Amino acid sequence: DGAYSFAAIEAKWPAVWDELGVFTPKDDGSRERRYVLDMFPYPSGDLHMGHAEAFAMGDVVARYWRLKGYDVLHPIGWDSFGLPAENAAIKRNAHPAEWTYANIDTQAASFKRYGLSLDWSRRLHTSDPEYYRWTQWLFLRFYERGLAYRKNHPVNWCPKDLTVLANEQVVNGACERCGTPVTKKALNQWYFKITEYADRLLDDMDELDGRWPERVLAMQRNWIGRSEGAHVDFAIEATDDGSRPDRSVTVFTTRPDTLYGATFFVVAADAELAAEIVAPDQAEALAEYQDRVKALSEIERQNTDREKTGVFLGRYAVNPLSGEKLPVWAADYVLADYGTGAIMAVPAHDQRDLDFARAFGLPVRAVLDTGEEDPAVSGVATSGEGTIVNSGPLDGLSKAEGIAKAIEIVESAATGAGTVNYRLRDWLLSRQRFWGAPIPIIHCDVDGEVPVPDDQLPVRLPDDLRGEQLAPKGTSPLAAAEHWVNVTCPTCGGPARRDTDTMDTFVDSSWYYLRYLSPDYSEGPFDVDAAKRWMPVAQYVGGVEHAILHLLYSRFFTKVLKDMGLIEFDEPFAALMNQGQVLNGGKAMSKSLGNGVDLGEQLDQFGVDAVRLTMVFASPPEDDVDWADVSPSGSAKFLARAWRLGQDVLSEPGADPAAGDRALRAVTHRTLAEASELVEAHKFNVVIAKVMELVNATRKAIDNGPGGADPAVREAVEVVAIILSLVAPYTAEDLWAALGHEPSVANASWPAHDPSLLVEETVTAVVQVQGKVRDRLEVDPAISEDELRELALASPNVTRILDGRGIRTVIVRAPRLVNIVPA
Ligand code: ANZ
Repeated sequence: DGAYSFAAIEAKWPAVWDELGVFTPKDDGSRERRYVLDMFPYPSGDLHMGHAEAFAMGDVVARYWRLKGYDVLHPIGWDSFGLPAENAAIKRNAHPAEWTYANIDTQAASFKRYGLSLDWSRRLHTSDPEYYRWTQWLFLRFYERGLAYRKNHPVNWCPKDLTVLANEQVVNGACERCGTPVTKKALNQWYFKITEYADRLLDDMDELDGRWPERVLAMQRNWIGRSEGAHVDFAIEATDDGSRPDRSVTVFTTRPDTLYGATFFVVAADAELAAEIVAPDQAEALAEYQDRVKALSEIERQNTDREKTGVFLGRYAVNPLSGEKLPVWAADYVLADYGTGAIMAVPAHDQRDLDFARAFGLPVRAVLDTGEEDPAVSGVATSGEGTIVNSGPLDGLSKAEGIAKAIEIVESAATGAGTVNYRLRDWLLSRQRFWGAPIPIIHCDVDGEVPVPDDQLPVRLPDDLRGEQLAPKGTSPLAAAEHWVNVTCPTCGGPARRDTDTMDTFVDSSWYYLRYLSPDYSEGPFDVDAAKRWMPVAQYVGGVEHAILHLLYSRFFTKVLKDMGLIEFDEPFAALMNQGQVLNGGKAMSKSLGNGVDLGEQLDQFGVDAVRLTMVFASPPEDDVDWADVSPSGSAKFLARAWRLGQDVLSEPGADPAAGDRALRAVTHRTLAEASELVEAHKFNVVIAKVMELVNATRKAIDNGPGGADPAVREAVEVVAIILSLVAPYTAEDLWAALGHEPSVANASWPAHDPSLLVEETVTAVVQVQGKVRDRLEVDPAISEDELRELALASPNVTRILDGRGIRTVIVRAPRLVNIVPA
């Protein structure tokens, strides 16, 4: 009673929800199950506006499905390993766990305040030994299947963070985290063989079409980067002095139809191959060139506008089709780790090759007539469709025919084969950092790599390292923890050492959605029966920044788990929604711009419900929200207005609405019907607009209509409470209670709308005689033309005016108009 106070209702309801366990699924098979998942947070500081938006969106879906009668699982946990905790610990001479778990507590309190319909009983943290025990267990299963292996390889290295980065963590040649240009370093590293799953990762995306955002699917397809083409072997002739014998080098090409247009041959300057094949008199020039290339950052190297550079290696490659001799060059525009690291250069039809040919005066020969200007003259390579020319047996063929024919020729001559090449690389998962799951492998001089036996898991992190001891040194800080490192070999009992690397945190997050299903399960990473009941996730919600990494890795894990026989589905996330960003003044919030908005302050000032409603009302979920353009105070006013309706409902619970005001009922039922469709189409913002209209109509009915005692008013306010509960749980709960219902509104059912109320009962048909209105008839909106004509002609007004005259024509526009023209 009295005035609306968000503080009072925020204090009142959380304890009730907890006690009732409203958001814990029944999991008894009495209802159809649906799993709604928000990407779990990283515990850096308190929650921010971005969390507030993402979680508000996910909660709309979870709450809607609950009201629709589904058994909804909506869990929460933390992705709690990672660098920031370690950096904080180094700075404060503390252990990363202290910072991590303190932040988790802060965020948990904020989530609770935020009124999300989460099942807290399944809470997990990836840095808990009970969790990472199973991350390690999974690693070992991958290892047994040959899907985890170690190799010495030049890797991306961040010279500032002193850590290895996955390809995915290198953005425009710089460290994703700190922006430092990334260099290469040869290190012994652990990899997951994700490339073995490239085709499945690609093909299974078909089942996600229309259910995941188009651009996310495009990014994944692009990242996997499947290219069909051919491997073609070129013989490199021996040097005249015989110091280098002849040998064969294979290229990867997507355009074997252009083989006759190859005028030179290029190997990656930084590939070992270059040094292997260089003629002695060019070796020094190559070494100098390689030094210059090494000095470049990845950003500079990948810049396509950069002038082409390279060095002639003093050797010649023989074209297997034409027998032509092509000079062999080394250049940095050919990448060492793509394809075979060597190419046949076809300058007429590949712009990079053409730029190079022009820089070094190499010949350009067009072999596909596309009707465009000669590339040798225009400087623009042609890549369209056309007819093959200057190409012996391929002449006259189209591009596609030429590709097939060229492959046929090289295959029959055993100098090549059709092949598929992927951009995707194996997943480099080891990190030389402390705060992650230790890799459960022991290195023994006698037995080599020995997996830690399952019954010795988890391999716990030592808890006595502090501050500086955790600082990155290029090797893992764990290497210095002698008491931890030195163990006996599980196989021979002799002295051995633990692997000192930890796993990329993306390993932790690749399977957390399964752990939620049975968070205390101790027989395995998850209860396979629970996975059968709940998976796949019906709706996943999170930022587009995870479009590649996290989603690809989770999909890969799912496929491996399927191959292990633990699950029966191929894709973990049946539907994906990417929420937009929260901006301020049109720009992303940042410290340097000083445009940050503190979530806690917004909640203090306007209340949780007003902030949530503002987030959802601002735009469709996938669009950005500019906080400078929205009005949380307007939202608060609307909520108070909605809440006050509860005080003016004078009928008793259960009053039969059928006897109530039909006009208001029509608005209520239309709102219900539209809100359902809108939620399902993810147009949450429009749902808010609709409920605002319903609140206005109800207020009018109370003040200037049938009044608060009319049961149609009760019906309307109940619907307001139910729809509002999707975004404003406190206000909705209080309103529900004011209507005399037991908590919680989350346990209510989404009322079925009555379709007969959606049609207007009658419409007014105007009857004219010679253009003059002579009568108005209330008719069924579905009336037929014949019925309406008959009614109009039977009207006493009409017969009087006609006064016995005959009729020339009757124009009928059902259900609104009849025009009678007398004879
Ligand atoms: C001859 C040719 C003619 C090519 C032509 C293209 C057009 P995608 O589609 O991205 O897979 N290539 C192969 N390996 C390379 C490497 N390590 N570094 C740089 N470029 C490389 O690209 C495949 C094409 O990129 C291959 O087909 C090859 O050039 C080049 F008219 O071969 B092509």
